[in-house]
Amino acid sequence: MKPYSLALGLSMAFGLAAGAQAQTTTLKIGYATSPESHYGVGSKVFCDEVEKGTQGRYKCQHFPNSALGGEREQIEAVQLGTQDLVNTSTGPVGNFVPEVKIVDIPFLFRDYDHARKVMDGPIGQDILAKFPSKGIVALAWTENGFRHMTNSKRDIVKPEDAKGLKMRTMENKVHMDGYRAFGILPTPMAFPELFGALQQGTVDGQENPIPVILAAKFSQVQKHLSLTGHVYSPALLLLSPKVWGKLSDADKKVFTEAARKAGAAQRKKVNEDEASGVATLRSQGMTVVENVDKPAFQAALKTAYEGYAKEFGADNIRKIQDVK
Ligand code: EAX
Repeated sequence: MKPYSLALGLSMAFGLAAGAQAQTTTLKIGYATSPESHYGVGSKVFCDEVEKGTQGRYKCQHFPNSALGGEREQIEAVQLGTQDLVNTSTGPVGNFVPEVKIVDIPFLFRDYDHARKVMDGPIGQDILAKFPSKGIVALAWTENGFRHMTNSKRDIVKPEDAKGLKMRTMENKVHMDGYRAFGILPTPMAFPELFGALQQGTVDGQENPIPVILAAKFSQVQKHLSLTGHVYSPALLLLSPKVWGKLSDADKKVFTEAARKAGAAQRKKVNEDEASGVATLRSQGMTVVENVDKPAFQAALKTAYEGYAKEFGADNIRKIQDVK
């Protein structure tokens, strides 16, 4: 081999190596809570699987703890393509994709098995298919959990106990309509503002799943926890269409499968937090009401459900309730 061809061969090899390196795309992923929380666990599984499945062509940079803003802002950024991914509750999602709102109805799901079955079945998968026409790609359902009420004033056993309490809610009309029927004064607010609002007493309470109450350290600013489980809070792994449009069919499969695994891991972490979280919150000084009068809360929703039936169709609500 002549010296110049060796040199050419080497520079081609280096050129290729440098080229391969330049092709690594770093995706920005954001979520509301810490890396150790359910959102962090699910997001990490997604990113690890994507990195592995694309041989390192794609990897993530994580922005936990609402570092990229509230969930509404992050969804907007994903739609615009200035953020690549968000692992978000459905809280503000119905404002972008109205078909999502039906799963935000209070007391719609009996338990975790029921909720997960609906999300993984045809109803949930049909909802995911509605996103692209709104400029968002929904890769999979993840999970936030059943929401419970906390407040600084008193134990809540029945709706009368919640009456008159000023409670932060998500920016979600379906929730707010239901909570008004409980007698609560709903105050919509982005999650990053919530801890301060509770600390300063701008609101008396809030409602969130155990994994969020733990991760956000609400026991530092809230005395009373009631296991109302008044609504299931689904979550979603959303991707910017700008990224999706550049993926090969094989990479699309990798992303979708990674998101499915992320959803499973996130649910597993929710299960773990549910199993140990109440004891943890008690040890942090919260009083916990376990025997909530759920039938009374459900009964309070009678008129709100008439509104839901009008908006979403009684049949569609029944279809979800009938999933066994
Ligand atoms: O998604 O805004 C909320 O209360 C959400 O449950 C929380 O940010 C996690």
